[in-house]
Amino acid sequence: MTKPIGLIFLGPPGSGKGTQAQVLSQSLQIPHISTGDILRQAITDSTPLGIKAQSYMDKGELVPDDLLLDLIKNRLSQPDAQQGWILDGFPRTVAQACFLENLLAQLDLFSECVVNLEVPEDVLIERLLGRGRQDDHETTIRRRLQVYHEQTAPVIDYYRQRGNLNSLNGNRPPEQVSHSLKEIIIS
Ligand code: B4P
Repeated sequence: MTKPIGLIFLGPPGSGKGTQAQVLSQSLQIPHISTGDILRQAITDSTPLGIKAQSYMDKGELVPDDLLLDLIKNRLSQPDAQQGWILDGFPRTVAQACFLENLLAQLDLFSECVVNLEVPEDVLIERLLGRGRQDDHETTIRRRLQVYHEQTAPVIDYYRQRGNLNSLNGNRPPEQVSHSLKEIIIS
C-alpha cells in the first residue's frame, strides 16, 4: 500500500504557498496546515501562544522555533492528518526542518514531497501590498523578505542536499501553478 502524502510548501512570503495549499487541500481532501493561519487565530483568541507571537509577527520576524515545534507535533498527530497533509509555512528555519525530519522518521507514515515556489522579489512585494493583511505594509514586507533570505532560504538547500526538492515557477496565474503542482505530485 502506498503511504499517504505529506506535502511541504517552501517559498518566500507572497509566493502563493497559501493559495496553492488551499486548492490542493480541496482536491486531495487532506488538511491544509498553515502555521501563519494558526498563529493569527491564536492572536485573535488571545491565547498564551498568540500573545507571545504577536510582537514578532507585527515586526515581520519569525516566531521563535520553540513555540512552533510543539504546535506542529500536536497538529500532525490529530486524526484528520493521518491520511496526509499540506504544510504551508513550516519549516521556516533549518532547526524546524531537522525537527520535522526526525518527527516523520519516527512516524514513517508519509511519503514527503517538498515544493519550492519561485517568484521574483518585485512581484512578491506587489502581491503582498495588494493583499493588505495586517503585516502586509511595506516596512514589514521588506523585513519579512530579509528574514526569508537569512533564515528560510537555507531550508531550500537542506532539502536540495537530500535530493528531495521540486522547484516551480510561481510567477504564473494560480491555475497554471496548480496544474504543474499536480504533475509533480502524480509523478
Ligand atoms: P504566512 O501566513 O505563512 O504568510 P506568507 O508567507 O506571507 O504567505 P503565502 O506565501 O502563503 O502567500 P499567499 O499564498 O497568501 O506567515 C506570516 C507570518 O507568520 C510570518 O512572517 C512569521 O512571523 C509567522 N510564521 C508563520 N510560520 C512560521 C514558522 N514556521 N516559524 C516562525 N514564524 C512563522 O499569497 C499572497 C498574495 O499573492 C495573495 O494576495 C494571493 O492572492 C496572491 N497570489 C498568490 N498566488 C498568485 C499567483 N500565482 N499570481 C498572482 N497572485 C497570486
